[in-house]
Amino acid sequence: MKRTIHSSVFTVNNKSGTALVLILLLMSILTSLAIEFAYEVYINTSALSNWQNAHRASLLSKSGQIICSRYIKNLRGVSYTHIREIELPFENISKQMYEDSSFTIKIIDENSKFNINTIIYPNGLINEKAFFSLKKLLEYLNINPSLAMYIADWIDTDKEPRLVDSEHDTKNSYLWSIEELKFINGIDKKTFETIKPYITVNGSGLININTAELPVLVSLSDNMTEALAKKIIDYRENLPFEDKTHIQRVSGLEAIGVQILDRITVKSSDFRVITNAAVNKITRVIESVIDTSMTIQYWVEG
Ligand SMILES: [Ca+2]
Repeated sequence: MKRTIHSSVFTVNNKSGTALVLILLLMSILTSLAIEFAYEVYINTSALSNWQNAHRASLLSKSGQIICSRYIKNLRGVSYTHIREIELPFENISKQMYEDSSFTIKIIDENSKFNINTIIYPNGLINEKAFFSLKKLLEYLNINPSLAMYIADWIDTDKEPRLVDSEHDTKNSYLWSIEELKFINGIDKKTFETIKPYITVNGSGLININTAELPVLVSLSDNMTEALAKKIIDYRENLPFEDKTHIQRVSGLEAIGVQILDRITVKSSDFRVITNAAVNKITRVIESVIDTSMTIQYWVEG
């Protein structure tokens, strides 16, 4: 009996202890739940905010692309184009909507560049004139011109190497993006960055003499010197070329002008569009190539 009472007391005490432990445990669980809940609310709010900012930035970037595509479509009706690059920065576009935002549109004329795909004809044969131009462009940029052999083997469908290792793991078809050049033997980051502003894989391959930069103009012909190419730039700064035959009006280019008529144009058809939108430090960049028929040739979002 004594033992029972003792046991009972013990049981009561034990029950009290158990209850206390339970309360403590419950409090502990509730506290940790409260902390976890508060943390989740914080995380969810933060994630939601980031998602909203990312979504807004993405929409802004896409809207910029749509606006640019309409601008490019309108260029179809003009008789010549003469602006190589347009950059429009906008700061804090709408303070009511976004605390901190910026938006930049950049349009670059792809016809101002050398189309690297044109060195190989669709039938697989080499286009000697274009191939020569690529070699001259590389040489002018202080890059080993033999790199043109690697590029030709990378594109052409046959497996016959121009140099010992120039057909190693080649694509054997046209480049879809200039970024693919990085996979070609001998094209390191520095070489790629050097040639990048002057090459494209889009457009007809015709070079717009109103917008092409000096290295591209020099590469147009064996007889084109740096001095003559500079004369083209001087001429167009005063008066854009309204017709490609007007290149013969540039002093010293009367004969060379005729030789390159099949390689040049005064009207561009393909444009690279880079839209960069930032909303509260979340950035979305879209890079595309759009032609004057509003066809998207290339599109990368990041
Ligand atoms: Ca090949």
